[in-house]
Amino acid sequence: MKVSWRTLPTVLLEDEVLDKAFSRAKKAADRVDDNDRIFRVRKQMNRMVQTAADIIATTFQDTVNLWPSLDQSPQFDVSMIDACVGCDDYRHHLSMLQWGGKQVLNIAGQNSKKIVRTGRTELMHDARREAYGRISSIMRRVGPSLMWLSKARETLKRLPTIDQMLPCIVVCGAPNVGKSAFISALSSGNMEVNHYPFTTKQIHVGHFDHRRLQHQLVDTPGLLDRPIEQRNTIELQAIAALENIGSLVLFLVDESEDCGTSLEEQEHLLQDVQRLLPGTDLMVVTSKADLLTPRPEKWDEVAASESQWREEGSEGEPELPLLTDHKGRVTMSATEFVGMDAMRLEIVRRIKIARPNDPMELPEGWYRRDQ
Ligand SMILES: Nc1nc2c(ncn2[C@@H]2O[C@H](COP(=O)(O)OP(=O)(O)OP(=O)(O)O)[C@@H](O)[C@H]2O)c(=O)[nH]1
Ligand SMILES: [Mg+2]
Repeated sequence: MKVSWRTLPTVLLEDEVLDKAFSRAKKAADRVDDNDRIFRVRKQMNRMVQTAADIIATTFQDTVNLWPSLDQSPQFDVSMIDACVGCDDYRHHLSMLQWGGKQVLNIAGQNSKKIVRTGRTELMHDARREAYGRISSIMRRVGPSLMWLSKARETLKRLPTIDQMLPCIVVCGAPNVGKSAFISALSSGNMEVNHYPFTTKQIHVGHFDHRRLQHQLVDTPGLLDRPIEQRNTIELQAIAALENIGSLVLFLVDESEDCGTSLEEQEHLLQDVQRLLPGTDLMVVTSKADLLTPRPEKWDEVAASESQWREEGSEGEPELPLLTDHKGRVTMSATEFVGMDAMRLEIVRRIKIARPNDPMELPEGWYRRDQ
């Protein structure tokens, strides 16, 4: 159930739709073969009108069918669409295409009758010309909607793809605290790079598997790194959407202040995030453990048990000791890769508590042979 807006085909604009329709119509007319001049012209004019209208109506209907219907979309998608392009506009412009398709077919029907009913070829040509004129003026009214949809597609396809059936860990914190490095270190395979349209920064989406259940990790650059007062409604909506998908929110704090944001400001931001995402389990994590002075007490112990677990093949769910800082917060180093395995297991445990009856989870001790 991947978000289907990532794969939406290009939306043709007004002129492109007209060009396509009229050139196909001309080709269809060129193929007409009849020795009787009147019959030939009648067939040609009729085909031009019908083909042009059909092409336009089908193009529009295909677009309407392919774009996700808001009534059937998951809440996260609806919130994201609303935040990025607006649900009302989304509905309006798609319904304009539906309207346009219907109008164009009506025009073809009416003018095709005129063509069939007359025996005079110049009247047939007139009826064809009139149909083209009326079709073009419908297209002028639909043009702005095509333009809107084309822009909306560009915006929506840059959003991260998140599978709502799978657990999702939202990673936030002030700029430069190490969010991307953390996601990268925890992910198996490559991170995807996406954007939220209202930020210029990249969003990283990573994944790791635990007992064949894929866990997604998503960045929130620019969304949560400013105080609430400075945010606009659009960003707030996007944040609300995150609350819908987050099984767990990790808030990274850079104790070293190496990131350029003071500890005090980071703690303020943490309070904002807690207020913004009240229904979501939040785990505060100290990043860059290697920069802490003194180093976390259990550094060597954690590093040793993690590397032993990896040597044994990273099987099962051992209780690896968690690395903690002097405040008792969980910590890790993404660059030294210490505390990461323990952290991953802790994340899995926290998510299990949040999703007790997970339909995707296999029962304990049960293995699938088909994978
Ligand atoms: N020493 C140390 N440096 C780290 C660690 N994690 C990240 N860094 C460094 O911190 C800087 C920022 O890391 P990023 O992962 O880009 O931080 P971010 O939070 O994604 O930053 P934005 O996306 O810009 O908000 C980089 O120079 C990293 O190399 C860590 O565990 N230890
Ligand atoms: Mg980043």
